[in-house]
Amino acid sequence: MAIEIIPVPDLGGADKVEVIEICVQIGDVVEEEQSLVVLESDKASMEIPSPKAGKVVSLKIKEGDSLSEGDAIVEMELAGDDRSDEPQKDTVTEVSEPVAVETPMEVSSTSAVSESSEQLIAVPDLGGSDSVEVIEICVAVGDDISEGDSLVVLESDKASMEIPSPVTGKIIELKLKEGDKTTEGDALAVIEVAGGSVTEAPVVVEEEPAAGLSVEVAETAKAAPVAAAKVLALSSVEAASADVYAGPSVRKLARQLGVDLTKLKASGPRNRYTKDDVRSYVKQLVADVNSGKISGGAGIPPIPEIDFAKFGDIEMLKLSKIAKLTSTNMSRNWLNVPHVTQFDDADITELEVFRKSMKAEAEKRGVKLTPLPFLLKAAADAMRAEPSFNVSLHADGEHLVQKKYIHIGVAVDTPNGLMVPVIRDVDQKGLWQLAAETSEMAAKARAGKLMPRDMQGACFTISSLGAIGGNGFTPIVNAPEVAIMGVSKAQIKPIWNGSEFEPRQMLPLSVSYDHRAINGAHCGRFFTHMVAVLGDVRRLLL
Ligand code: CAO
Repeated sequence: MAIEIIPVPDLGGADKVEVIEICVQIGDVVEEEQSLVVLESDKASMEIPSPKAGKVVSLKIKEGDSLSEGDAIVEMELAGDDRSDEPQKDTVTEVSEPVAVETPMEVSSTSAVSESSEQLIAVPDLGGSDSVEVIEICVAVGDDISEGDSLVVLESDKASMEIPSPVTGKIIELKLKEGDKTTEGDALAVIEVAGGSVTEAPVVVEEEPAAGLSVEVAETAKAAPVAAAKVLALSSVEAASADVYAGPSVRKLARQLGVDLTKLKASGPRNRYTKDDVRSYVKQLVADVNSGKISGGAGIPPIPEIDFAKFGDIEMLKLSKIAKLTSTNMSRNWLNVPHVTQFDDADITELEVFRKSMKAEAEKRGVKLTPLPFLLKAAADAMRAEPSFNVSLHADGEHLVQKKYIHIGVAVDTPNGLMVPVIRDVDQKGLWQLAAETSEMAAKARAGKLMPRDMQGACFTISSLGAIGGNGFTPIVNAPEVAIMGVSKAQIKPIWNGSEFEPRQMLPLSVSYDHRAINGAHCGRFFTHMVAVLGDVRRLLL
């Protein structure tokens, strides 16, 4: 059996082309024309077919190698070769010669069209394809282009091909339009060549192998045009992976952005992928990550998309801007902040007696005195006592920002979604003022009239579901704040007073905190202080 080295054929002028896929393994029995390797330049991906049938004895390349015409690809034991007693030859040097001679992409000295610097560019050798459709025009009249820039994309039923410009210059005229059928030699474009020198238009020619070559050399040289033709057809081209139909520039873009083409839908003719498919896919991914629909890079698998219509009637409701923003912020905070939630009940029996006793006066003042202003006041007092609740983590990871002001956000349920207006300097305001400001802010929030400033600068947030119900919940910290208080529904409960059960009005509270900034002891002190204040509001005077 003769052993022969199969070299890289003419690459249409490309040099140092990367091996992106090796299609065979040692021991594989390969048919003539079966792909050995996929190479990819910045302009084209090319499947290199075997010029002969045989068995792969050794691989001379690995993925990532850069290959040029004549480099060895594989060593092959040729099928049906009866010259087994001939000595094995290293044919690399021998075969590289004729392949270099056989230059299907070479530009001939023909077809200059004018005496000026304008040059007619013709459709090159299409590797045997005829009447190939123009599916994309990559340039416009007036465009400055460089040698190698794609002019058009053609598509046969086997391959798509980007046709590169052989010269640098300016597009004067386009001779083809999308949908045209074209063949080798057809006029493609007129280009004013940079520098103004008159050169000749490119026409693909094939030369016969040089005479006087050895048998293997001559055989390889005969095979080379086939290989080169296929390279040309794919030179631009078709799919490294059989299932994906995309041109080289699309593949390159996909590779640069780390996109697996098999994961997206192709919108081009005959399911061909376009650059827009890749861009839309990336845009959508970024939008999904930003909206929290999928987690970015945290390795958390996304929630699968379900077609709920399979199970019954559904209706699609558009999310408001605020709802989308809330969703993003909640995901961000939930994923970034290590939360701990502590629970306690405040005995607000006396507070409620006092609050109700002030009802008439509140009405006179035109305000509604709910438990909320008391909660604001108690929280501000507890933050003064436990300043670790009034910090934010600095972005440098080296500092805490200790705040000297006390602004508290109040979560408000609105028809558009959750909004958190901020009551400023809570520690410096009285209950009446706090009652007036919270109802004013809540009204503004519900009317959609809050200004951005109204929602900025909070040190802590209170989320009260007391008017609605529930025994307790775990609110999510509104970073960069480090803590939030959840207020549930006050109820009369039997409390043991040391000698008997006494009916007391108990307010269930929960405090979630960022455990990077606050530890359990801090929270314990904060909570105890607040519960004590709510138990006896005279403490606010101390
Ligand atoms: N326990 C029992 N009753 C309570 C209570 C509690 N913890 N808190 C309030 N109430 C009572 C009030 O006293 C009032 O009763 P009266 O009219 O008899 O006095 C009634 O419930 C209604 O109060 P309110 O809702 O008008 O006023 P508020 O000051 O308690 O709350 C606001 C204002 C803006 C916080 C509230 O309207 C709101 O929007 N709450 C929802 C907040 C929210 O959605 N949080 C969840 C965020 S996370 O998803």
